[in-house]
Amino acid sequence: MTMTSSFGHKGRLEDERMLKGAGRYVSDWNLPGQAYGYFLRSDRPHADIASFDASAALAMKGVIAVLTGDDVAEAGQKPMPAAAPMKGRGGVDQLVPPRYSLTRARVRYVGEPIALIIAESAALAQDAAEQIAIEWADLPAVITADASLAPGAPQLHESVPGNLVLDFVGGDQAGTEAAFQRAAKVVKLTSYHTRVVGNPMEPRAATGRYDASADVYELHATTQGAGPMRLQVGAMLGVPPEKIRIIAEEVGGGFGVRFNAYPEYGALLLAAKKLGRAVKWVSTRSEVFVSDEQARDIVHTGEMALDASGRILGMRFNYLSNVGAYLAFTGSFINTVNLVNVVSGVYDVAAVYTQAKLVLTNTVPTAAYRGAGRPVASYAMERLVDQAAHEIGMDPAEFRRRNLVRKEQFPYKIVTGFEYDCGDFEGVLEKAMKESDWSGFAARRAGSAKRGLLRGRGISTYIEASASGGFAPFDQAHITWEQDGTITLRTASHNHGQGHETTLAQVVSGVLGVPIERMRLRTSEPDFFMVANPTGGSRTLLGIGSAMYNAAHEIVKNGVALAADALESAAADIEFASGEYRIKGTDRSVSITALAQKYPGKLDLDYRDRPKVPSTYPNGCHICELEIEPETGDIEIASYVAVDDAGTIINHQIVEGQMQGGITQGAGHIFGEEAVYDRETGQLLTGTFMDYPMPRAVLVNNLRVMDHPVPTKTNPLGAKGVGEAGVTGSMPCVMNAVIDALRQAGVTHFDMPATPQRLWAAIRAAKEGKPRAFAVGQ
Ligand code: MCN
Repeated sequence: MTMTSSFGHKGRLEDERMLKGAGRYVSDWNLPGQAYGYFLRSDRPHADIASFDASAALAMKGVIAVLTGDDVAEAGQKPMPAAAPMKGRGGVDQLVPPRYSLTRARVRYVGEPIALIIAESAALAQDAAEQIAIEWADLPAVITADASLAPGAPQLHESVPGNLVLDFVGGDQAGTEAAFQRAAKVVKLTSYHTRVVGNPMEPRAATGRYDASADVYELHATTQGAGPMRLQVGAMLGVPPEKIRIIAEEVGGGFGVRFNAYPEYGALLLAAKKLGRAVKWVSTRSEVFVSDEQARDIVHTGEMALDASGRILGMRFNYLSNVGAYLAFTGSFINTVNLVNVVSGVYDVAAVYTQAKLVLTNTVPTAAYRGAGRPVASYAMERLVDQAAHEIGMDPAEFRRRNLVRKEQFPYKIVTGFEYDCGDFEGVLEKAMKESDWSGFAARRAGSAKRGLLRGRGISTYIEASASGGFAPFDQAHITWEQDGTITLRTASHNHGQGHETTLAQVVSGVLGVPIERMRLRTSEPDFFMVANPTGGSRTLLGIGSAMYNAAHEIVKNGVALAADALESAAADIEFASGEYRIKGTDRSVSITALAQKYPGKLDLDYRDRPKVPSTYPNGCHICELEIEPETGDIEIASYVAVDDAGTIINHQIVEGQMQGGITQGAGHIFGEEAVYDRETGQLLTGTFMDYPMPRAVLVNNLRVMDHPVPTKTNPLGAKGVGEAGVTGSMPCVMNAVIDALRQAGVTHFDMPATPQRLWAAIRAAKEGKPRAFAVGQ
C-alpha cells in the first residue's frame, strides 16, 4: 500500500519554535548546583606523558577537581565499544584498540582529552587547565594511511600490529579475475576522498549528573538518538544501559557525528558521581575541529573491465581508509558494509570484488558523516564510470544507459548478497537528461568558451542503501492520547533538522484523520526506555515512520469495538474514515478523538517488539554544469539538475530541503572543505573557519530537484530514505564536471578539493606540459 493525498501539509510544525528562539538546546540546560568542566587536550600527535602536575590548578580558588586517566582506571571504566564485530580476510576479527574516556600515559592525536578540570565556572576551569604542567616524551607520528602501513611506521597500539585494524574483502574474487582476463579494455583510476570535519551548527555539549539514590547516570547530550548512546555510555561505565538516562530536546545538527558517544561523556559522568554535583561542558568551535569525529580520508583505486561494445564485465575496488587514532563506534561499519551494500552501483554487473584496509594514524578518529561510506563508494564508482566512457570515447550518459540494471530485473541481487528492491534507473536518467537539456550542452560550452571560460558537465547515476546500519532489532513507536485531545508520538530517533515533528505527525494524521497540529513528538525521553534505531542511515521515515503508520492502523482497528460500544451498534457495522467511526449507511458517528477521551488509555499503542524494516535503495541521476576561469581558477556551478527516486514522498518541501542541503554539502566538500594535517608536526592546519571553508547556500546555482518515485514494497509507506542521497549524488557529479572542464585545458587527473588555487595550478602545469600524477593530498 502506498500513501497518497492525505499527506499534503505544507510548512513544518517545528519552525515557529525554532524561529522564535524557543528551542531548548543542550547548553540551554542548567541543573541545580552544577559545576563546570573543561577538557585539557593533547597539543601533540603522539607522545608519552612523562609527568603531570595539576597542583597549581588545584590551588586556584574555585577549582574543584582535576580528573585524569588514573581516576578513570581506578573507577573501573571500560574501553569504548565498537559497533559491529566485523571480520576481515580469512575470517580474522577486527582489532579494536582500547580507548578510555581520558587517556592514560600516552596521547595519540592532537585534541585527545587528557584531563577534566572542574570548577565553579567554565572560564575558571579553562584558566586552571593552563596551569597544569606536563612533561612530554614525544614519539614519532604518522598521519596518512599509506605511511602508517609502511614497514617501520610508528605503531599506535600494541594490540594492533602494523596499525591494521581490519583487512576487509567482499564480492566475487575469482569471477572478477576471470572478467578482467577476457576484457577488451581495462580502465583504472586512483583518487583521494579528502577528510572533513562534521561541523554541525551546535557545538558538542554535555552535562553529566549522577543520582545516587537510584544509582543512575543522567547525560544531557547532543545526540542523534538515545538508544545507541545509552548502550555505548553504559559499556564505557561498565553498567547496564538501564542505568543510563540520555536527555536531549533540540539538537542543532548531527550529520552522523552526533551518533556515537564520545570519551568526554564518560569523564563527565565520573566527575558527577565523584563530586555529587552535575558537571556541565560546552565545547568551543575550536574543540569541534579537534575532538568531534572527522570523516572520509580514503584513497581508492577502481578498475573496470570492458568488452568491445562498452559493456562492463567486472570491477575491482581497493579502499585504504584512515580511521584515525582509535576505531570509532561506527568506524568499521561505514568502511566495510556501507561500501559493499551498493557494490555494483546502478549497473548490471555480477563480477565485482572489493578490498578495504582500515588503518590507524595519529589523527582524530573518523566515523559516520552524511552518507557514511555510500558517498565514498558512489564517488569511486561514478568517477571510474566517467573515466571509462572518456577512454573509450563514448558519451557518459550513453555508457551508463548501456550498463544500467533494467526495470524488469528487480528485485536485483548484487554480488555481495544485498538486494535492490525496485527502481527505474533508465527513467531517472532520461528525465535528468531531458531536464538538463543534455543535447544543448555543446552550444552552452561554446558560449562559455567565447567568454574565456572552461565549461564542464558532470553526471552521476547513484544508488545508496537507506536504513543500512540499523543496529537495533526494532523500529519502535509509541502513541498516547492525552486528555486534551492531543496525541503524543514517541520514538528514540532524534530530530535535529530533518523535520520529523512534521513528517511523523503527517504519517499518523493520514491514518487517524486527526490534524497534525494536535500531535507532539517526543524523543529521548529518559524515563521512556526505547531501543529503537536513532537518526542515521536515512532510516527515520522508513523505520519510525513505518512503525507509526502500523501503530496508527492498529489504533483504528482497536477503536472499532469501542465505537460499537459508544454507538450501541455491532462492530461489523462500523466503518472508519477521516477520523470518524460511523455506523455504515447512517449519520451516526463518533470521532476517534472523542472515543480516546471517553476510554482513557484504551487507544494508546505501544509498538515496540516488531522487527525493523529492511533497507531500500534510493537512487537518482544528477547532472551539473560549471564554469572555470582558467586564469584565476575561479569556479562556479551554472546549473544543477537532480532527479531522485525516494519512493513515496511524505513531505515534498522537506525532501527538497534535504536534497538541497545534501547536494550543497557534497559540492562544498568537492570545492574545498578539507581537514588538512601537517605531516611533520601532526597538527591540524585547518582548525578554524578561516582555514576551513564551509559551503554557503548560494554555492549551487540554478538547482532544480525533481522526483521520479518508484514506491518500494519493503515498507508500508512505499518510501525510500532521502537524508543522505544529495551528498551521494552530488560529489561524483560535481567532480565529473570539474574534470570535464579541465580536460579542455589538457589536465588528465585531478582530485578534490577543487579550490581556485589548485585548479589554476593544474591548468598551468598542463599548459607547461607537466601534468601531475596522483598523490594523496597534493
Ligand atoms: N522524507 C519524506 N519522504 C521520503 C523520505 C523522507 O518526506 N520519501 C522526510 C522524512 O520524513 C524526514 C526527512 O525527509 O522528515 C529525512 O528523512 P530520512 O531520509 O528518513 O532521514 P532521517 O530523518 O533518518 O535523517 C537522517 C539523515 C542523515 S543520516 C544525516 S547524516 C543528515 C540528514 O538526514 N543529517 C542532517 N539530513 C540532515 N538535515 C539536517 N538539517 N541536519 C542534519 O544533521
